[in-house]
Amino acid sequence: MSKELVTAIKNHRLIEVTEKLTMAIKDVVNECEIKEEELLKAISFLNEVGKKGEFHLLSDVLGVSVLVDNITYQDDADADTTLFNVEGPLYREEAPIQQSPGSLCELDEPGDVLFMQGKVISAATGNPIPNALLDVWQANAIGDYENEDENQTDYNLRARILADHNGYYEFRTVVPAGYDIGKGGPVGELMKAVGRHAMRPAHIHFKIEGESFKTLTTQLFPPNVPWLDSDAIGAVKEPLIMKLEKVTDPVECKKRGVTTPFYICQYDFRLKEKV
Ligand code: MBD
Ligand code: FE
Repeated sequence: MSKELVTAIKNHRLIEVTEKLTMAIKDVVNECEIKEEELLKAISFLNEVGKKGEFHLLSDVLGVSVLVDNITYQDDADADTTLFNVEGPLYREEAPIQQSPGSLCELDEPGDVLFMQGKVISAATGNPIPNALLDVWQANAIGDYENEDENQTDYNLRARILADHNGYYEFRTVVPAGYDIGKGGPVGELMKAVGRHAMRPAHIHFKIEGESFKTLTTQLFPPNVPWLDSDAIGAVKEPLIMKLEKVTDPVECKKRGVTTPFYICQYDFRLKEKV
């Protein structure tokens, strides 16, 4: 076999995708009759995106991240499993491990207190998944993630919660706010220039592992919050919208050790067994 043929076989996927991408780009250039000045602007934009490390964000706002996530994980999803969702660029490994009931933050964290509780179960049988591990991360009550905010401590609002032997988990946190993915960078500038906002609705990220189950990465959304119908990255899926119960009864507050009304969200996660 010739050297060229070996390369073509080995890289057939890369070759196919490169060819298709080339055709798609040329189609746009032809259709829009792109001029040299515009191409140079596009090139500086992409250089800027690279310099600021925003290619992940660009993929997000183009809707490519959600599409690729759907293609990648569609076979893991059926009617019984909890819907998956994109991990996003703000995950950090090695969050502190806590036995349930845990807390993503200190007791004086600003915001509306939220208790999340439920079970991690097998989608097929409904049986609990003992000692499932829920890796959870979120923005604070004004929409900032800890690693992008000098006012928060390391790993604030991030934890790995270890469910009990009945697959039951519980943790305390605060209701997050929406997140601005723009923040003055080139992707945010592009959004502004084309008349789109760069906001994500409030959400809580989960990555859930159980022995002999496929890892489920997803996000839950508080109900009735801004941008729920216009997520800048198009990631909202209706079954992932939480139901929040507001608790004002002073006796209940005392039981939970809080001095203000709080919210409870009951959510069971249904995972797919590995084959
Ligand atoms: C986020 O917080 C996020 O979750 C995703 C998917 C993309 C950008 C910012
Ligand atoms: Fe996020």
